[in-house]
Amino acid sequence: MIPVHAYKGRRVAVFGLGRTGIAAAKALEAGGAMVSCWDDSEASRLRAQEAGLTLDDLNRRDWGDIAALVLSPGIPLTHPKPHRMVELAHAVDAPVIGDTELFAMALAEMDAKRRPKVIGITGTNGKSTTTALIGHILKETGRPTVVGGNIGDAILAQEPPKPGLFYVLELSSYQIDLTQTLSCDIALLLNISPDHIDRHGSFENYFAAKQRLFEMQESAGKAVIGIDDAETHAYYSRLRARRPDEQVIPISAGRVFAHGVYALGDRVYDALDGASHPVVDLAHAEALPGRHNAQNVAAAFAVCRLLGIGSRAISKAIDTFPGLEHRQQLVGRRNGVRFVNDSKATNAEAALQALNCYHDIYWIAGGRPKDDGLEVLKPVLSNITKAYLIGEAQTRFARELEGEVSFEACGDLATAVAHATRDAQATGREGSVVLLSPAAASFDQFKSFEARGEAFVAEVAALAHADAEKETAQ
Ligand code: UMA
Repeated sequence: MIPVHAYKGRRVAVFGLGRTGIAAAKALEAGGAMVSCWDDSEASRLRAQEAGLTLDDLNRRDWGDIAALVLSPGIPLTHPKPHRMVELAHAVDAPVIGDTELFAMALAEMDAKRRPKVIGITGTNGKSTTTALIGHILKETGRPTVVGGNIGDAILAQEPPKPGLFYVLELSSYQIDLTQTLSCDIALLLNISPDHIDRHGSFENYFAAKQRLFEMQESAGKAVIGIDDAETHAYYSRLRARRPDEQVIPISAGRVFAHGVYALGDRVYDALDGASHPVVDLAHAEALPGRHNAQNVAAAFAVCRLLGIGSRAISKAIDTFPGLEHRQQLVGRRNGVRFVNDSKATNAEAALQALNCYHDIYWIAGGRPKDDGLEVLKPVLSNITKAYLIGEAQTRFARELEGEVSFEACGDLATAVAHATRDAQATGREGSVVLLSPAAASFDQFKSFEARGEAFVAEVAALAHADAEKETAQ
């Protein structure tokens, strides 16, 4: 845990008692603050109590002694309208902050020279993968590293700052909205497209939140910007006009330039020092298929080069990246067939990305269907050799795939894995993929998409185990 001493002896309201709120309350208490915790949901309040926190109904108490409101990122700050707690805080002029701001305060307690390096990653797509990839490269090259923010455990629940440590933070626009003083040594903007408009009110507000990550940087901070969208390209040009050239690094998948890092075809090129040379062979980075990942790799490479890591070491670490759990995660290999867990793809749009990345796919799909149907998958259906349908979506998906792709109704995941494996191996073709990318929610048969992915991994592990037993018996 990271203790926060900034409110020592004062009272802080913590509203929202999910992952963020519980960690924030504990970090504040450890730093000597008095904490008033509340949540709209009774279940969350009970969980917080079980975690050792004391509740204080913020709807009923007097706010006169509240020094700040720590709000969880999922709670409306401005749109569609501010949560009542935000209005109560404004009424007593208490700042409304998030856990990332508390983290920034904890860093500020340290002598500047001893502070860990902070890498902040934002953008609309690819944030989690790029964050995990940068974390992986740092760890593989022997640097003590904490990965957090919007990914995994709340940042304040993690290892406290010490000299030499690296924090790699995925930052959502919600979190940045609640942060005022985080100065990243390197800030990365991958891309931007309309998202979370309900929470920000407009695309401009959403993009402005992302830009604040760069506005908060101190003068030595470096910026890495994906320039493949018109808006981020324009922002890159604006930053270039304001900062020295070597502090604003462009990255791209598809564009070639003289200064920066770009991906072209199967290669990532380092053009940071003027001359451009190939540094990463994407064909070796098995857990990072597709053009969207080429941008993520270029970005991770640029960040790690700016941290002073050698090209070859970065490239080697990229090859061994296992991928994010449940997102095109390579979980096994058997007689030339790869097994990929993409359980996070709970709608057709998400499944499209994975289906676009492989050929000769034995596709396991289904679960609780969403309204959007499979229409968007039309252009990639030719990559599918056969579909194995499960769960409530089985009949509907069968109707949609009729005449387009061969399929069978399997009912449950175990049957689907067994049949898909049998068929993929029967051909003896190298390079086929058994892909779980359900294009549907998991709740008909599983607690969560994570549980569904874990069940898939367990089925694949059982196949490997059966192979090993057979070998021993022979
Ligand atoms: N709550 C209220 N009143 C409300 C709304 C919520 O009391 O009007 C309470 C809920 O009852 C619940 C708590 O607030 O107890 C939930 O807070 P939260 O939604 O901020 O969730 P956390 O568990 O704190 O998780 C948050 C991030 N969630 C969101 O931003 C929505 C997690 O990102 C993040 O991993 C976690 O902090 C740790 O830092 C998830 C996410 O979906 C992955 N992020 C969005 C995304 O990636 O698109 C931004």
